[in-house]
Amino acid sequence: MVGMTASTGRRVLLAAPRGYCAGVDRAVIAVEKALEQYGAPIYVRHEIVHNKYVVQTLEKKGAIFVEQTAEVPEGAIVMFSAHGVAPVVHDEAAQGKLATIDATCPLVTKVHKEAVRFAQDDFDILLIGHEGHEEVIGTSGEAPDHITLVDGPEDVANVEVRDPSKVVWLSQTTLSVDETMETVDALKEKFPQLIAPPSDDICYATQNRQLAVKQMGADSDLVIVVGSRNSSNSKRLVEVAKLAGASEAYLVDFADEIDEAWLEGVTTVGVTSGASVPEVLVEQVLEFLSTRGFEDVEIVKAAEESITFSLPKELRRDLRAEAAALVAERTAEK
Ligand code: 10E
Ligand code: SF4
Repeated sequence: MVGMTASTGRRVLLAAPRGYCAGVDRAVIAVEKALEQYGAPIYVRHEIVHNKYVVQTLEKKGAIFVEQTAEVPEGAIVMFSAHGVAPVVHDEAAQGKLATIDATCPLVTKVHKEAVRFAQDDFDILLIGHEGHEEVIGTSGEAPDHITLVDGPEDVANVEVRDPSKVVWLSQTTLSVDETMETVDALKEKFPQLIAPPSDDICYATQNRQLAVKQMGADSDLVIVVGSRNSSNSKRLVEVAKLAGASEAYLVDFADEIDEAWLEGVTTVGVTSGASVPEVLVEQVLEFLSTRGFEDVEIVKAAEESITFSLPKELRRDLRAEAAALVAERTAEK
């Protein structure tokens, strides 16, 4: 009809907060700074954060990602990823005469310290987390004799403790808040004297991103979460979106992974991203959607974030000189 434009009603709900948390920002900048200050290569034990694009970008700048400390040559500089490492990994690096930078998020370190303290007090520690995840391996390594992993509510039936009057639960930082509470409730039923961590182990960033996706998911036909397959916090956002009422929710690393068929019959698309995801990848998704009629973008804001962390203190030292001295020490010992 002349003079009237048909409105498609298509819109995007964009979650806030989304994307980088303070621990990821610090870790990624730490690799960039290390490359600038000391020159390539900088070895990084495990992906600095679980994001394909971040890893590929840092590789191009001279970072070399390895899974084991033994893969790092003598005299090199190695950085530990934001997910944290067990004390045995620090020992391996010392034995290998490697100069190290620890990019473990301070909020992961906080959980490590809680584990050490409760183990010193001879508690049985029930660590709620996903088996095999790097952070869980690191935290468990602080007190292997005192920690039992509890991988979700269905795992509670298998849990045994030495003394039910001396049990505490701790958790991985990136879990689903609601599922963790289910696990805790089931644990409390089994061990009524179970005590809680001194402060939240699921970090502020995980909680806020889930809160936002919950609000957004309820009003979305489809939710697109930008994040990598191995990113625990990103995968949780997909689950939370579905539980909140989104008919479909998918995880994509890049905009070109979006299947056109997902958009059929869809009016409202929710968009968010995991804590390890750079904003440029979200912008590409918004661009993809905009060219398909989803131009109208509304922000769904669930929380304000202002937390930042200072860079690892090792970056203030001359680590190339320290690495050379360590090699000289080893040669003299031979
Ligand atoms: O798999 P995760 O969600 O633990 O890691 P990520 O690298 O995707 O996001 C950052 C979260 C960290 C480092 C764990 N606290
Ligand atoms: Fe730290 Fe939380 Fe980010 Fe993990 S998700 S790096 S604990 S701020």
